[in-house]
Amino acid sequence: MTATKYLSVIDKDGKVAKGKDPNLDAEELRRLYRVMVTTRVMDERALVLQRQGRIGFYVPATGQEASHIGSAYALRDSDWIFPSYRQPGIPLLRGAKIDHLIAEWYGYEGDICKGRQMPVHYSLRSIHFVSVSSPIGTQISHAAGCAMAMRMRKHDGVAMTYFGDGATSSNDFHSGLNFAAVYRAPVVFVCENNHWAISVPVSAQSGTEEMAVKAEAYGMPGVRVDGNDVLAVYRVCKEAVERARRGEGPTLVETVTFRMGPHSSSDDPSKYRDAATVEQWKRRDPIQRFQRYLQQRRLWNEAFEKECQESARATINEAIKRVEATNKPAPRTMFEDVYMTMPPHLQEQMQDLLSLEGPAAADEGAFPL
Ligand SMILES: Cc1ncc(C[n+]2csc(CCOP(=O)(O)OP(=O)(O)O)c2C)c(N)n1
Ligand SMILES: [Mg+2]
Repeated sequence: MTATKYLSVIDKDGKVAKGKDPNLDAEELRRLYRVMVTTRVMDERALVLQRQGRIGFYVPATGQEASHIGSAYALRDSDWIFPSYRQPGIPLLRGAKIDHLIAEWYGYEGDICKGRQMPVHYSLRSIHFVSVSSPIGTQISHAAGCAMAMRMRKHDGVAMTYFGDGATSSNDFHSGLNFAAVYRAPVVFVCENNHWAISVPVSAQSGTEEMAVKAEAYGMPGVRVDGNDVLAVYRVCKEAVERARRGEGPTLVETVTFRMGPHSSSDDPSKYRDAATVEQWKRRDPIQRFQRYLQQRRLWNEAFEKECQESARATINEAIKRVEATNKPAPRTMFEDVYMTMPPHLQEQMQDLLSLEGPAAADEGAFPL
């Protein structure tokens, strides 16, 4: 665990550092808490569904809720998000339809991408949430490009992109930050330093202990913040977003956090990291920390907690039921959407497939084996 300094607002007892509270009102604070809890519950439910064989794969963000929800809260809804796979709370924060998210895990017909993406790789244009990049780092240069375009068009939007400590080794990290700084593009780079890139520790990934210091070489501010403190993340990102919107260029924000669970449903972290470190970080759980703050402000009690937990579970469980009652996309949809008019060779392939399966199978929407 790193010993270097970063901004915190809420201490371990829920008390706020003097003059640091961003002064969000009661309704906003409770909403943030509710989204964080719902994100946690969604991750728990999804991992169970994966173990039951009901979905194929999942990527949890447990322990990193403050980092992505606090930062995204600093944006306007019209600003653009270029996510990695580890910000599942942002669609909830921006009011995405829960059925769209869950249909995406299953790849069922309610999935906007019709099962063509990996689970948790949402693509939610209506909430300005750009399709999740699975290749590490590519979203960084996409965000820089989007921000450059907004600046050229004199649009006052901001792009925010998310990536991990491991992604700082990618070519896109260099080209994205370099272009953004040179063109003073309105973009905020959020590096979620959770200390691991699957089984590779950050010490084997980066020559610097801190990610934020890399900003200096590109000519932009680099800020290090306690990533398990939702108010600190919000405060730092709000400043970075305002700076970008004023035309003063990009900022690199490093949120120092920890992935409390596995990298994905395919990973067993006990193989490469020690249980004592995980326990240490569990004591810094971002949800519990925020809960203590709310309690100090008399905005949290057991009844509120019960209601938050129960409504999150009910929302998710009811959506799972609805989605499971739907079908997989029909096989013919594999051939659609690429061309406005389907070319003859695809029509032929589609006919071949449909004749193998028979018209009944096509109507039911079953996948070929
Ligand atoms: C270009 C590329 N190389 C390798 C992978 C395999 N891979 C998936 S996630 C991951 C680790 C990424 O770590 P980090 O950037 O720290 O993000 P985190 O998963 O910790 O949020 C790797 C190497 C990939 N998806 N893309
Ligand atoms: Mg990482």
